[in-house]
Amino acid sequence: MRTEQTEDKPTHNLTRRRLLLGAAPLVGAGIASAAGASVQTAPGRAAEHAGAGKMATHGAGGGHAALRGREVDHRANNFDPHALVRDFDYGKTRRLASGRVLREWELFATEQEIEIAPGIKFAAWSYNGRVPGPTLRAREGERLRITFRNASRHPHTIHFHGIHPAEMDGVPGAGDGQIPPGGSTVYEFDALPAGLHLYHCHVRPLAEHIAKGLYGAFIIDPKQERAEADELVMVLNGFDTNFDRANEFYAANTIPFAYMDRPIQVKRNELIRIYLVNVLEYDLINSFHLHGNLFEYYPTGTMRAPTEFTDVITQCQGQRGVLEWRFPTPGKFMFHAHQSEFTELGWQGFFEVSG
Ligand SMILES: [Cu+2]
Repeated sequence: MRTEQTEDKPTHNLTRRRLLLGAAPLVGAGIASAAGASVQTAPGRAAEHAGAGKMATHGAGGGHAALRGREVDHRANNFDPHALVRDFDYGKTRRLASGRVLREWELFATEQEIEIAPGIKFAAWSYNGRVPGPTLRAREGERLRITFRNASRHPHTIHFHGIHPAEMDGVPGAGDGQIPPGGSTVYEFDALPAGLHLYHCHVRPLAEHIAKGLYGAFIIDPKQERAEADELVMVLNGFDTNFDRANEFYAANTIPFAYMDRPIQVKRNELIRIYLVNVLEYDLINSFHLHGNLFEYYPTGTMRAPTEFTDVITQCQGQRGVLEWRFPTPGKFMFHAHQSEFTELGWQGFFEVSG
């Protein structure tokens, strides 16, 4: 009687701070889904719907601890962070009469419900059916052509970071501007400069269009190749599941705790290179912290000399950089945001070093 108020509690009272305090039932209080059709507000119904009846809904110790050890349906999502972390999309190439390489991709925007944590659905907008979108990878100086089709019910664009003509900038008011539902356009420009960039939708309200999932990493390899390495991509993101413009979930590559439950496998003494991009919306900064080791950091990946040798780097939204290091000893080493709130709400993982 005295505590059973959950039925009538407005969902916007379920903030991430209450989650962190362990004061709020996780699944039962209405954050179970951001999809209008399946928003759950009653604890019993939510648990039933999500198949989460057996789950401890009170995050013991705060955060989403109760979600640990359970996996989302990666097949239904159409992407798996364990595959995505080493998945680079080189598109299709052909040589132009000039001898130059033309590299082409086809991207489409769509709407899809993704399971971001066991039983917790989010009505995402995505490029090519995944969040983050494909990691586009080209070489410095090539000609790039991206055909974009909008297969969703809202106008979208692709805005690339890098050097390109104004009409290829993918913003309303320049070039083809925003692409209406069913519409398409072609973005074409040179792959410049070498470095780690990103792309995202640039239609207003901008925060929503990005936070829904329309973003991805964009790598331009330098003409003079980087050293051979075990290469990984991590797009740091979060999800506002109750529309209060604050995130309830944080991750590297969308699924909270994915690399805690199944660590990223790496080899002792092998050079590891992470392409790290922060697209987190609603929070001013994000960070990456490595345990038991330090890494060299190349901001934006544009210079060949590292600017730091550290174990924590901080990125504002849109910032990105390349990390390099080797593990001299085997074992399990954590990596996570050094904002503890983000860590507890999902942005943490393990490297498992073998050999
Ligand atoms: Cu958009």
